[in-house]
Amino acid sequence: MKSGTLATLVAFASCAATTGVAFAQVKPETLVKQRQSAMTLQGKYFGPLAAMAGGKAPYDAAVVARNATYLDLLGKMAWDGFDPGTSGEKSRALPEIYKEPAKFKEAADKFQVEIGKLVVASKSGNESAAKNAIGDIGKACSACHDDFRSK
Ligand code: ASC
Repeated sequence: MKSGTLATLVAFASCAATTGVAFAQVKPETLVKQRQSAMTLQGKYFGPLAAMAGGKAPYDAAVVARNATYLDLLGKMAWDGFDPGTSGEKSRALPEIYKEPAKFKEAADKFQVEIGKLVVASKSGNESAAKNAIGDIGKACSACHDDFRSK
């Protein structure tokens, strides 16, 4: 083995050890923190788009296109954090997530589909389609929060 390869493996192993990846079960409190972090970033990158779609901020096509690509990835990150093993942790996640997993998945999938529409609209520079997609993403956020997040 070349020393560069070994160094890479050692670096990867120590990184994985601190994040819990692949080597052991991720702790429930870590999963909660991770899924909340994904949601926090979704809020960060969705907020300005909601303001534009609602006419509260000027439309900025470059920001919409960038944030759409961020949301496309962020929107996939939270879900594996909703493990039944986290149900004893303090969070606003409702037990319905684990009682109605198909319904929860449907809500998550809906969110991803709406983000996909925004990605397409923003790439083609279609402002009105992008604004509609932003509105639909917001509705998908709210619908899931209504059913699966405590007030
Ligand atoms: C956000 C955020 C939400 C959603 C929701 C959309 O930026 O943090 O929970 O958008 O308000 O209706």
